[in-house]
Amino acid sequence: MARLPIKTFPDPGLSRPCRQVREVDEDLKQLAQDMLETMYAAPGVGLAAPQVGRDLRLVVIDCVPRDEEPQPMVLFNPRIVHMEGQVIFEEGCLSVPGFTCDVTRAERVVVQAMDAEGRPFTVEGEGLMAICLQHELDHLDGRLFLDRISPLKRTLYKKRRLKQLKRDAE
Ligand code: K1U
Ligand code: ZN
Repeated sequence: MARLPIKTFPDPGLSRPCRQVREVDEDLKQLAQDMLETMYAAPGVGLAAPQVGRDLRLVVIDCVPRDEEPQPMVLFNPRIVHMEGQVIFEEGCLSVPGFTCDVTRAERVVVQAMDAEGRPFTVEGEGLMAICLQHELDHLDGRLFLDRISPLKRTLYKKRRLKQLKRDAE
């Protein structure tokens, strides 16, 4: 297993839609395991392939509290087939350092995907799991939670981030 570097805003790969996985081969199984290691180390509750520089519809998730038995989940080609209700949650993102903001999402979702071995399965999410699934699936469409907040807050963050990157480069 290996920890992978996490891409951060404004990396262009975070803004592009990802391509479907054709076949879950050994390389992709290894990538999923590396992403899980990277997510646990970050630490985070989810991670999407574009965050590690891969243009693929693959996400990993584990929303179980860290003092409980881990429940890693791998989703290839995930798609939301049902959503209901509405909830507001203060989100962050490993690719958007130093910023959190309230985001409105569906309260419950049903997602179909292929698991770590390429077998189809369905997962129903509510609470943090529902939010995490939507946040990660957004990554696969080239969308960050910044795209779901007010234009004013988004602009303020982008300005601050670009200033910080410029300072770091000096
Ligand atoms: O995609 C990512 O950058 C990971 C991100 C996913 C996320 C899930 C739910 C809400 C917001 C963002 C994170 O893992 S954020 C950090 C985190 O560990 C966490 C977030 C919410 C509750 C508990 C932990
Ligand atoms: Zn994210």
